[in-house]
Amino acid sequence: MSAINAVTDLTCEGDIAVLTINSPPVNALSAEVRSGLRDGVRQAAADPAVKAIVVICAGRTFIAGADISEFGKPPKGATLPELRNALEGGPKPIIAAIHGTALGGGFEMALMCHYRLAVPSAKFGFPEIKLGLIPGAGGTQRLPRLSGVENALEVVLSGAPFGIKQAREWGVVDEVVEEGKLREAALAFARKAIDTHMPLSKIRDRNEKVEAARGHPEIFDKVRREYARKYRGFEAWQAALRAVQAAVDLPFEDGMKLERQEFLDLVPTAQAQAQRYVFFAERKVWKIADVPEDTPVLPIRKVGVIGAGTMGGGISMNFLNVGIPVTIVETAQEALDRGVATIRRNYDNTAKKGRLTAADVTTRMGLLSPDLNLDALADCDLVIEAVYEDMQIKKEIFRKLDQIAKKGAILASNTSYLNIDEIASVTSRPDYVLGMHFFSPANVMRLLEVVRGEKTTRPVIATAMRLARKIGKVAALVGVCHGFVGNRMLAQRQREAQKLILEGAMPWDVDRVIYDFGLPMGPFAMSDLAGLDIGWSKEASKSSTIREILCEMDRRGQKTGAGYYDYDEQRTARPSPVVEKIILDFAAKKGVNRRAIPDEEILQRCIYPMINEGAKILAEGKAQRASDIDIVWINGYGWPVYRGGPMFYADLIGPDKVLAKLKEFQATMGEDFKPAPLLEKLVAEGKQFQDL
Ligand code: 3H9
Repeated sequence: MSAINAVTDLTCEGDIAVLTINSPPVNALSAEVRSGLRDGVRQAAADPAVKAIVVICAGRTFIAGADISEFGKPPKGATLPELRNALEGGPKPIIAAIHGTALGGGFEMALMCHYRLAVPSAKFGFPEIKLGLIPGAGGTQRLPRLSGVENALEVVLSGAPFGIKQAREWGVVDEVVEEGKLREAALAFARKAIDTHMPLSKIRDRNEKVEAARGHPEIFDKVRREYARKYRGFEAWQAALRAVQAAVDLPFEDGMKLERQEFLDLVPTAQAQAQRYVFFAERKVWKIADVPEDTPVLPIRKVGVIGAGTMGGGISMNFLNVGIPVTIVETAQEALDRGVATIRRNYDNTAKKGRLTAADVTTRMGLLSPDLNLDALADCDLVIEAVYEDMQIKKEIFRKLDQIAKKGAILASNTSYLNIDEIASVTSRPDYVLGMHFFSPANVMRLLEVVRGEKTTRPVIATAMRLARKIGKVAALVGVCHGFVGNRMLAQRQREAQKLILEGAMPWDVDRVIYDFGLPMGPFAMSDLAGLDIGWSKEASKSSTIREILCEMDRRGQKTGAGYYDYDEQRTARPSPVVEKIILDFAAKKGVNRRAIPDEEILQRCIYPMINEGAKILAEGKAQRASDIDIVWINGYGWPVYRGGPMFYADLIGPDKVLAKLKEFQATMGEDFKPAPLLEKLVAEGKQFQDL
């Protein structure tokens, strides 16, 4: 065996050379891997004793794509054209032996080889679109030549991996081989290639499928329509369409050039930078400085949920979905029945869409035990309280629960705002109490804020994080403060939104600016969806805010057919003349001289105070890192991934610019805009939030 470099080995089995890549964790196509591949293949090609070459990977996967951390840095190592010349242009059959995930540049590299073998569990795909990119090493030119244009469009635009069935159908793999026998099978295939003089098969020469799509622009029009909504605000998907279209319209080499140019143009864009940042942020968020990976976790075999309302029901579904039994407790039979019926209806609806079988629905419902008595929670390993936001009620429940729950059971509150330490203080086990803050609808939204109390022990935190992963959530560890990370920052935006409609904007102006920025809806549409009467009571209402006036008029949001907007039967929102008049009258009564507010100011007023609050959260240690805050906003509030989250956005425009604007607002509008000391410090040191 000879080492080509630190990550590549070349061995010979008779007249077959085996080039093995070993670059954990995922054999990313780094400079070193590219160079190892180029040099190893060249060496084998030059050796007269070698008649065929197998490329295979050690560890858990075939090459899972380009090394994302190298993007945006000066190029090093073998270039892609060199790699292509060595592989596709090689003088001897080259066979890629695939296990795990052949993704992005890894899949492209396999497509440059003359033949491909894979085990049944192998996955293939182009996830580049999720990084704000398109394949840059021929993926958009070669895949359509195998799969046909429509299938290739789906793979490239969705970014979703496909499995062996399609790989075989499309001719992406030439042979499927037994799991665990990849190397032997590849050697046998190479033997056959040598003995039967198999040709140096090049995908680039197979033109039938791309020619078949020529003169059929409707193929592209259909996809364009389908993705325009899904990718609202994103840039890369249009480039992906153009690249696949080039495979149809242009000769292979010209298509390659076009793809390459589109790829290179995308790499430095703000969107691609943001999406790369998010890729790593999503992985960092699980890491907790003082809770190492090997912290013991407690087994969670059974979960209790207190409250069968929208939240409690949604929370329960997460566990039922993964086979964990749930006991759900309510105080009144009617509420309990309603909660259970809602869960069933949700599952039935999913089944109607074909995403669950009737048997799945039965299994999941079979795991649910409704009860009217807290005593039923005695054997649960974790109990999540999801009742009304009232400290006294929560304390009362935790006091009782502490008596009922078995020793070692974790007690969690789903509170969105309240102090977890105060809740924990009424129990004999504050070390086993924490917050698990789900976002509505809890069975859909990916975010979970895991709230660490002052006394919460490490295994309890580790258990909550592990469980979050199991139920498919993205969990961010946060500290105790009013509203934690997400809602604490949201409060800043909501306050400014209310001020803006008093000063001169209309709710739909503010919403449009926020929607155009990329969020799924603006603050007023969101209030209408959630209900304006959350935390409002008829008795205490004194027409002292626009919201109070609307609630008093029974305009409580979508559920009453009217809120900040008017709604029709289909719940389509229309700007409301009634609300417009209410706002104008209210402003007049308050003596406000309304003015036209530019969109730019609306955006800055809504977002800069959030960034400022994020800085305070970081300084107080309520979030571990700026990127965790961004993960909260992307997964809990629909912040557009292509803008990387509020803290990344601040880095992108420049913390100095944010600071200057805050100071300007502070001078004219007061202390709501007082810059956070951490922001001042960052600017003084010329740093970014990412540097913290
Ligand atoms: C591309 O290929 C462009 C080309 O078209 C053009 C040029 C050739 N780079 O996800 P995990 C790290 S674009 C660098 O937790 P899993 C990851 O950060 C690329 N690092 O494991 C983590 O590090 P840590 C297209 C990478 O088992 C560790 O590996 N390819 C890369 O849940 C484990 O990752 C992709 O977008 C990378 N490419 O999932 C594929 N990949 O331990 C991206 C992973 O320090 N990767 N890391 O936190 C994935 O989708 C998943 O990692 C994979 C494994 C499915 C492979």
